[in-house]
Amino acid sequence: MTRVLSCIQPTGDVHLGNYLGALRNWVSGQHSADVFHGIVDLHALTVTQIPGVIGNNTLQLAAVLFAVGLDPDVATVFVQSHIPEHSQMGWIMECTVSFGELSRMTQFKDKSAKREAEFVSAGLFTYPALQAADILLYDANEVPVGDDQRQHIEITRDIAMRFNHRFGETFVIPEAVTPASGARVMDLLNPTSKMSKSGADDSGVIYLLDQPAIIEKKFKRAVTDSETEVVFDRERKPGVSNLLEILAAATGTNPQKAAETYTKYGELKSASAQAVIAMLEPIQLRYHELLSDRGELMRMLHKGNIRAREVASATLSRAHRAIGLLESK
Ligand code: ATP
Ligand code: LTN
Repeated sequence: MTRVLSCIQPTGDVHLGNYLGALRNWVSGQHSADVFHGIVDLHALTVTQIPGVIGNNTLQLAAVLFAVGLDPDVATVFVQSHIPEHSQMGWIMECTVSFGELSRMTQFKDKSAKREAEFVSAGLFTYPALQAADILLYDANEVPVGDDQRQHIEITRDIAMRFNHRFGETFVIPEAVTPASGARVMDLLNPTSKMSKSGADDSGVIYLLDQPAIIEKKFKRAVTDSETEVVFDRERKPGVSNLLEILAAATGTNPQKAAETYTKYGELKSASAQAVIAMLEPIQLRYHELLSDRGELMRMLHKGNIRAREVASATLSRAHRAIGLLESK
């Protein structure tokens, strides 16, 4: 069975783009492959952390993952820092990748430039090595990621091939896959940039846990354009097209079809808001239920951690043996 792995960082609140572009596909994919999903809290340490915040974010993100429909009896949902093999394998990856290769990573160049006078950790630089460890530890065949992560999957493949060449066949070579049905959700106020939790202004971002009244307000303020025609055309009408894409994704149709139903922007905005509210309602209910029973939530995570650790520790031992490190017993 194909092994699929994808991870998400516990930074910021989960938004509609994360859900429609990634999480929803994780849920629909859980029965057709052996899926592993990590909450990568160690990755989040690459940018400065406020003491005590990350653990809470991790628990809340776990509640979101189960609330959207990942089933702990089917999918392996784990917390990266609970599996020590990630850090251990991360070091081996750092010693298999070169300084030059890491220097060419666009995410590092962008993120370090954005931080300007702020602290730029060495972890931000070696981030792709830890990501390679995440992937290779689980013998993942496929890694569903957005375009921004393709370079990190490429470098993971290079690391795996170099290691296998040096020390003998050890790692499965993974492939990046783009989910076929993944919607690309744009910021409601700035429809030419993607909805993102790290932008300066989040009033065009719909969060998964937003109350209905807030969602209505955000959609009402959504940027459209000066014409009045409802058509799907991303180039000419990015705002209207984004609303159509969201509405279509929330109601299980396609944006062109959705465009035929509406003639006025106002109607389209309120239909999109209502569709999103209806889609999120059961998720929000389940989320609050899950968070109200911390013990049960921890048990659900523990199940994933145990299965993840089994696989990860076997792969780490294999890598140690391949290198020829002295065994401890
Ligand atoms: P940041 O704003 O810090 O870059 P993000 O909101 O883009 O964060 P990530 O944690 O980088 O979120 O991504 C989690 C997953 O959500 C990834 O698979 C990514 O491709 C997907 N994703 C993020 N934003 C969108 C979006 N606007 N539309 C569709 N998919 C998205
Ligand atoms: N770098 C990714 C998160 C991430 C990841 C992974 C994704 C860390 N480890 C392993 C896929 C597989 C991001 O910023 N979205």
